Order: sequence, then structure tokens, then C-alpha cells
Amino acid sequence: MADSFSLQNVLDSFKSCLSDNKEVFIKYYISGWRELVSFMNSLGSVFSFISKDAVNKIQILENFLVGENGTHYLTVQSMVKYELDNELVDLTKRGIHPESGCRTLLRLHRALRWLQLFLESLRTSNEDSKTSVMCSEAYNASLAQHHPWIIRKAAGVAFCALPYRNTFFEVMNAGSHQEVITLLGEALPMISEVYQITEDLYAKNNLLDLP
Ligand code: 1PZ
Repeated sequence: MADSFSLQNVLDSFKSCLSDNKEVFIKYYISGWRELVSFMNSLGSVFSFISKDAVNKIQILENFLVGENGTHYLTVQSMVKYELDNELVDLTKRGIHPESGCRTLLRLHRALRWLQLFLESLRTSNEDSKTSVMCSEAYNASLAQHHPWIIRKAAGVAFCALPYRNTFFEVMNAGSHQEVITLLGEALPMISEVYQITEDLYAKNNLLDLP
């Protein structure tokens, strides 16, 4: 993990995510998330309940990756195959595998959809746009559908603490506003492709509703 956040690091991680045959490397997927978490931490402690959960999930995947069955966790594709073939996933209700790689990654995958929507709206925003509004619109169109009322409420409170667009662009640490917008334009297709490949894989294997 880098000492300080930069949007470029996020872009680099998601760029490195895809193998030549379009498999998603878990190593770079989680390093992208680590970058994002460090960014979120720099925004203040209101976000710590969100980053704690994200870090927890990143850590679960990391443990699989460095564990004795690590070679099966090289890519999302190999993980799905390995965990399904070996019945390591609770498919319909939580049971003996409450922290499978598949269900854990699904949570981050859903959050990646939020990120995609949020960054796209930042990219196309103007000076009067409010980050809190963009953030909650992206949230309502994605993650919120998977969260109970109490989490949605807490998320809504946190969004109100987001800095203004100008400050936000500065903490992204990628140069002038125009440069940030250009970089977002490069990052988004990468993120979208990683998202879509994972989405198709999960859909094909009926894994989109894992408990
Ligand atoms: C910069 C602004 C940050 C806004 C982040 C928007 C996402 C709000 C998410 C609120 C989630 C709060 C805490 C915990 C939720 C968990 O219950 C769920 C489901 O997991 P389960 O309970 O089934 O184990 N966790 C998630 O949905 C994963 C959330 C990961 C969020 C990562 C956000 C990273 C943001 C990067 C910011 C640039």
C-alpha cells in the first residue's frame, strides 16, 4: 500500500487486474480497494465504519490468497471454480461457510458498482455539483439495495460529511481539476471492465445473491 493516496495508484491497480485472457487477479483487485480505503480514511473518522468493513473483507481475501490454498485464489475465476467445486460456499443461507471468498468478493463487487457510478458523476459534474448528492445518488442506485435500513441511514449521515467538490478533487492528488477529470476518464473504462467481467461470471454461476 502506498503511503499517500493518489488516483493514479487506483487506476494502476485496476489496470493490472486483468490478465491476458481477461481473468481478474485478486491481488490487484484488493490492492485497488486498499488504495480506496486509504483515500476514504483521509476524509475523516465518520467514514471509519465503512472502511472497517471494507478492510475486513479485503483481509479475508488476502488471507485466502496467502493461505495454503492460495493458488486457487489467484483470479476471481479460479476462486469461483475452486470454492464451488469443493462446496465451500453457502449458496442460499448462511451456514458453515459464512466468509467464503465468493460472498466476500461479492460485497466489494457491489461496492465497485457504486464507485463506478460515483466517479462517473464526479467526472461529468460542474462546479455547483454537490459531492454528497452525487454520492448518495450512486449509492441509492447500487449498494443501498443490498443494505438494511440502519446501514442506509448511517451511510446517509456519512455522505453529508463529504468535502466539497473542489477539496475532493484536491485530495485525489492527481494534479489540476482538468487532469483529475482526464484521469477519471481513463480509470473508468478499466473499472467498468473489471466490474462487468465479474458480474457476468457471478451471473453465469448464479452467485449474485449469495447470503
Ligand atoms: C468517499 C465516500 C465513501 C462512501 C462509501 C459508499 C459506500 C457506503 C457503504 C456503507 C457500508 C457500511 C458498512 C457495512 C456494511 C456491510 O453490512 C455490507 C455487507 O456486508 P455483510 O454484512 O454481508 O458482510 N458491506 C458492504 O456492502 C461492503 C461495503 C464496502 C464499502 C467500500 C467503500 C469504499 C469507498 C472508497 C471511497 C473512495
